[in-house]
Amino acid sequence: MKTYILLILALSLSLVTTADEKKKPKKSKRPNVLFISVDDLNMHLPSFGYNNVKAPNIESLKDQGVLFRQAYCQYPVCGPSRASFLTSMYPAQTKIFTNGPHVTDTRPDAVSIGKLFQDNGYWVANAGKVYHPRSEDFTWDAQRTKKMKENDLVLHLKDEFEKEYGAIDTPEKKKAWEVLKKQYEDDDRQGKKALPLPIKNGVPLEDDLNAEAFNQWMDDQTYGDQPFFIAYGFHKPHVQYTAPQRFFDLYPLEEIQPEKVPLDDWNTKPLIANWKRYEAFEDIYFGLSSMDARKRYMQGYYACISYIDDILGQLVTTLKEKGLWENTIIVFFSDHGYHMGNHFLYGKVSLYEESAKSPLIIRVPGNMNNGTEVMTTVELVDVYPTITELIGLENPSSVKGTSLVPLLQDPKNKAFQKPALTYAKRGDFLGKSVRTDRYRYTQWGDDPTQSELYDYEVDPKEYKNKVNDPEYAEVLKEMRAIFHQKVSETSVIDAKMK
Ligand SMILES: [Ca+2]
Repeated sequence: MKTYILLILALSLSLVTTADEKKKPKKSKRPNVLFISVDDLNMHLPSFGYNNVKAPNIESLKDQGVLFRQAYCQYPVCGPSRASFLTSMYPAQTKIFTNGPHVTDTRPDAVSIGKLFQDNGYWVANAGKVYHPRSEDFTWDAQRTKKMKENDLVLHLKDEFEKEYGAIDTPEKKKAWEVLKKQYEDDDRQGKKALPLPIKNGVPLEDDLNAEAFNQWMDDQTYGDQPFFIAYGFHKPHVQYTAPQRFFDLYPLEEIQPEKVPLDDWNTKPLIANWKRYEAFEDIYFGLSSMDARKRYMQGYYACISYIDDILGQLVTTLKEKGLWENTIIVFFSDHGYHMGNHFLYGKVSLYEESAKSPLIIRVPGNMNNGTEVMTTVELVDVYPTITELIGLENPSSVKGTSLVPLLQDPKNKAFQKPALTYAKRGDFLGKSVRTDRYRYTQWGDDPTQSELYDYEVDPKEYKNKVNDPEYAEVLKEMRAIFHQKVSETSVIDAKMK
């Protein structure tokens, strides 16, 4: 591994000092980077014990890379999480805690990972949502983010309409359909009723069109003689739970077995930790979820996981067919996790494991540790400096994460100790949570009575808040100290502002 990084470093340095790099043979190019972020993918994957979920390509990538079992986002919502991992700054440093602001406005001095690669001679392209829309601090060399003309819901309803009334082939039917369609066109179902939507096989969705763009770039070698950095964003399994019917067929409802949440789950938890996104789900009530409804949502969510897994397989196949597999670093992770009934919660924005955790895989060609796992806690802010170290690029001063290269070189490296910090807001209350390898301490606002302590060794599902348990008094003291230190360290804005 070390040799490989040194080799990469040596190659990149040799490129810097070579006058005419176009004459260099392709194999000596700096490695390409395929930077894949998934939207709202939780740990419901075979690697994390969900063996009923069919994700063979994610599993295969894990077998060919290093899996980080305890990787945490810094804020379990798209905008703040992306602003954070794309600049390697904590939310207190990006100053972004909601979906609205752009990091280019709040921190114009920050250098996003795409810009850094472009500035260093990479061809940078984007397919799908990775950056918060219009928050780039540079212009992509190629990009595909265009929305489909008809959204997923419209496609589904058109299918249903045709089933009911036959093909839309008369002026009457056309008019009726146009009236209905208008009601749904601009409705992306965010914050409304999330509905599982099987789309008939063969209708291309956003994720298919992004894969097409990727394949086209590879076919045409649009990147030319430059190494490429491609920010590739999967839209699913974000709501709506839309996927081709064949992926729904993988999950017959009668085979889905939602985990039962203990009735007393919330007896020891502060209610401020609750997040009422479940209200957007039909037949789901806090503590009283209908099993049928849970199965339907799980079916839709899992169908979406299998759908993007299938596309991931296509991307890998393309890289292999084009002879790029051995010279492409792949990073695969989700912007945050997602509740699927755990703690009676649905969606994100909680400081529990299902929401704060991301499956992170880093595959460096030739790493002798590929196929192994890292158990210690890491953060998504660490991804940026990991990639730059692998390539041999200097980090801008705004980068606050820590390179994971020591863990790629030695997955059991005991010297790497870094608690993970995740934020989530409840109105004016800012919740902050620190996760160490064994414990989590969460505090809502400044009131220590609104706090939580979990011991994952004895309570992996975090059902018992130990904050008032005398047996945990010492642990609580230690965790509070770690908490205050981490929060204070990561609030320092030390990069020079323009
Ligand atoms: Ca998201």
